[in-house]
Formats: sequence, C-alpha cells, structure tokens
Amino acid sequence: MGNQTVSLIGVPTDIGAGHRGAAMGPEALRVANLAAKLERRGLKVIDRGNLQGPLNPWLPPEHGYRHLDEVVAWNTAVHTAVHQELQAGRLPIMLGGDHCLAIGSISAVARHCHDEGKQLRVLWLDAHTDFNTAQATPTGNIHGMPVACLCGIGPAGLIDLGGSVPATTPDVFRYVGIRSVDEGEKRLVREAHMQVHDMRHIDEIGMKRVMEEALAGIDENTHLHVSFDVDFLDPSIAPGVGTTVRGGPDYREAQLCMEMLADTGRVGSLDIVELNPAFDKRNQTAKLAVDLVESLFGKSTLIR
Ligand code: HAR
Ligand code: MN
Ligand code: MN
Ligand code: MN
Repeated sequence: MGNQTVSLIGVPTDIGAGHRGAAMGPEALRVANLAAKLERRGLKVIDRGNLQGPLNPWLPPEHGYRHLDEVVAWNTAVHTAVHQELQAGRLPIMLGGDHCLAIGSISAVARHCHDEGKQLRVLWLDAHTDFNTAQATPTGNIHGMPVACLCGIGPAGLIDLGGSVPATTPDVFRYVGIRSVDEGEKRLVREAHMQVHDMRHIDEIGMKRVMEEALAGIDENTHLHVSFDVDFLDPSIAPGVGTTVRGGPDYREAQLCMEMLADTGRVGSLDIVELNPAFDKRNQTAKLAVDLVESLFGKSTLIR
C-alpha cells in the first residue's frame, strides 16, 4: 500500500435520504482532516473536489421513488468519476452524500473488475440492508434501495448505469452490522440469498469471527470495496447520521472490523456515506469516521 494514490471525490447531496444534511458530509470529512491523516499513512492523496448535480427539490415519492431523475443524475456523475480514478490506477474514496450514491460507485467498481478480470467483494457496513424496491419501500427514499439496484432490481436509469445489467450479483455482498430491515425488504433479502451478518450474529460469535466469515474466499485477485454507512456505528458514538438505530458496533468492534479489512491488503475502493453534520455535535462523528478510515488504511494499535 506504500505508493498507493487515493482520490477523494466529494458528492454533496442528500437526494436519496429522508433527512436533509448529508450534503454537508464531504466538507465535514475534510474539516476532520481526512486528507492529512491518510497522507500520514503513507498514501498520496488527490482531492478532486466536489461533483456537481441537481439541487434537492424535497418532493414526495412518485411511483415509489423520491427524486428519481435527480438520483440518476448524481449517480451518473459518480459512476464516471469513480471509474476514471480506477482506470488511472488510483483508489477512489467517495465522500457522500447519502447511500444512494453507492449505485454509481459500485457499478463503476464492478465494471472495472469485469474489464480487469478481478473478483469483486463488497463489504456493506450498515445498520440497514438497503435492499428496498418501489413496492417494498415504506418511504420512497432511494438510499434504502442501492443494493437491490446493483443486483438488477430497480428502475431503468439506476440498474443500467454501468452498461451491463445487473451490475453485480448478490453473492459479492457481505452485510455487517444489520439491525433495521423493513418487512417487505426482509423477504427480498432472503429470496436473493444475501449473506447477512446482523447484530445478533456479532453478539453471538463476536466481530472477529464475523469478519473472518465475511472475508473468507478473498485472494490476490480480489478487489475489495468497502461501503461504509456511518449509521453502522452505535449512535452513542456516532450521532451525526440521519437514521440512527441503537445497538450497533462500539468503538473497539468497529476498529477491529477496519483493522481486519486492512489486513487483507485488498481494499481497492471506499464509500463514506450518510454522515449528516446537521445531526452532529462538534464534528465528532466525522472525526470518528476519519479515525476508523485511518485503521482501514493500516493504522493499528497492535504492539506485538
Ligand atoms: N429501510 C428504510 C427505508 O427504506 C431506511 C433506509 C435506509 N437508511 C439509510 N441507509 N441510512 O442505510 O426508507
Ligand atoms: Mn485497478
Ligand atoms: Mn445505507
Ligand atoms: Mn444505514
């Protein structure tokens, strides 16, 4: 990882969310010194600034989707930007923005892996499975739908972003930290045979064994994408998100998760999403996210 270059791509929008404020996420991460902290890890950092897209019109759902056209526009920009960085051999870090933007980033990663003959593995760190459809969603918020869209279940415009449909298949995903799934969504997650490491599982066998399971089968040819929804973390340590769900990983569990991801040496791209400074206090959640991302890039408390 020594001479790796990472590119920060800010995506200042809350277009897919149920609360305003995630649009301020990229700047909060910059204020929390993300770039300097990564440089301290020996990485070369290029900050690409922020992508541009439509404003949030804050309208009710139409045919089960809120702001579908705007979500397509933002994700198209994300797809292009992320794909460009990967093609240049750099490691893209998408600074969200809400989690609908993972449709753009992960479709770009999948396209890149397809072209390079690489195996893709996506670690989806989240309180939510984000596997809703227009029929199953209780809200119409597209940040509850990105995994379904990436698996080809969703509207044209979102499922065909990268050209091939589906962009990915359910077997590439590993969910960790899950504790809030809507009723209809639960059925879809089961039908797709998604691999879910929910909080009950973490309680029972511990984060170490959960991560060993989630990382099983990774090899030299694997591109590991980490989609880090900050609401993965317990709200007592991470209040700065729109949709808090109590009972998430604590600080040490989250650190171990990140350290074990780093140990694979296979992390090739990252999303940091759902950070909402409007709900935060003194930028503490952004600082925590940066601290954990440092661990994802090899900072460790390990002495032996
Ligand atoms: N499942 C709920 C919905 O569809 C909540 C969605 C997700 N919220 C997020 N993404 N922060 O993980 O509306
Ligand atoms: Mn590559
Ligand atoms: Mn999410
Ligand atoms: Mn979430």
